[in-house]
Amino acid sequence: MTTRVLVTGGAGFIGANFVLRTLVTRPDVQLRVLDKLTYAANPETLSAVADRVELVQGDIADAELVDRLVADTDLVVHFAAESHNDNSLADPSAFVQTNLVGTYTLLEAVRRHRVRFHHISTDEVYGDLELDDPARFTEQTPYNPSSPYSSTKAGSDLLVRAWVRSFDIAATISNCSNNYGPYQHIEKFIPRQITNVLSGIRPKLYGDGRNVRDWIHVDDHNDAVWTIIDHGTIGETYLIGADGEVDNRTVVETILELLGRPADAFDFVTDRPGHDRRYAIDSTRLRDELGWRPNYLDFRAGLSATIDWYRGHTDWWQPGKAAVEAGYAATQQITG
Ligand code: NAD
Ligand code: TDX
Repeated sequence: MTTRVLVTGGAGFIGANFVLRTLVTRPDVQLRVLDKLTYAANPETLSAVADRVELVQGDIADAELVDRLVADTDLVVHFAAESHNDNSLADPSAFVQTNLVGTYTLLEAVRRHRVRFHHISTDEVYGDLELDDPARFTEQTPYNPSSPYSSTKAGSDLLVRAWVRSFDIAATISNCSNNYGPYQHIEKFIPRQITNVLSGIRPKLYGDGRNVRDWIHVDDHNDAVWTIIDHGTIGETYLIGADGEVDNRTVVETILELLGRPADAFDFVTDRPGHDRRYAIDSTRLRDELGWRPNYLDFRAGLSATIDWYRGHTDWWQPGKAAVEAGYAATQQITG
């Protein structure tokens, strides 16, 4: 039987990878994307599959549209969000509207039509860890978000939990660490630095460059999402991570080396206000209870493949490059 899946945010980085991968791995699934096509979306990403995926341009906070689409689906996979911390510090309003009001709007439709819901969230809801702390985040870690972005994601998670408990909706939640891979917007750290080097611009490291992120390939994230949809317990939260802790300076040095540049050909710039020091995920629950395992175990090899992708897809990213760098230059000074 065909499963009708509504993918919110399916023209963005992780959502589009989810759509493209699902078309290959799940021939029984019929996909429809609801996406506002904000600056973060690139409709080009889905152009090659336009005959197989319906793209509805619209806002997840549009109650009438959302009700109509949810009434006609079996499962909602909710990726849509304002997703960039730096933007949330410059102007939080769209983050409150989309991440909180948008998620609320979806939950009300799911409640009315009794549709299965999977909510995509982030490890940033747990705040940060010290560099030398042996602890990692687990499903029991208390919420302690730092930025307007992460606090609105935390709020959206809590809305989902409340709708499960109060209204008995069939929902699961996943909180994943930092994703990398093809089709990621060039405002984000890894694609920004790759496309900087490819454009003859020196990579830019915030603060002292020692902040740690726990990298996971986007395909491993999306495989975990399907594992949770298929086998997860309703009402539960699962952390997704691939033991990929690397500090930012090492990431930049590796990109420079893979592109044949000197490892010190980067600049330090003004730090991000409230910059989280370290994220680290303990994904034992997902592995032990649901049997998920990551396939990308070699970060350097995954990064190298990602560099190749950006090198081979200049048409996809080059038109927006100058504007992204001009935006950063307006707020960030070189410090070293
Ligand atoms: P992205 O910014 O690349 O894509 C977001 C998509 O949502 C875009 O296509 C955008 O047009 C769409 N969108 C934004 N507002 C909308 C609205 N009001 N209505 C409909 N569509 C709207 O983000 P991403 O990196 O792909 O992240 C996807 C999800 O995964 C987010 O919920 C994010 O919090 C979560 N997440 C991301 C990461 C990461 O490393 N990128 C890690 C963990 C969790
Ligand atoms: O130019 C840069 N230089 C730099 O040093 C940029 C853009 C970032 N950084 C640093 C800040 C972070 O320590 O790199 C790290 C990663 O930055 P981002 O790509 O902005 O990601 P982060 O803030 O960690 O959040 C990401 O992972 C969790 C996603 O954007 C979120 O949507 C997700 O929830």
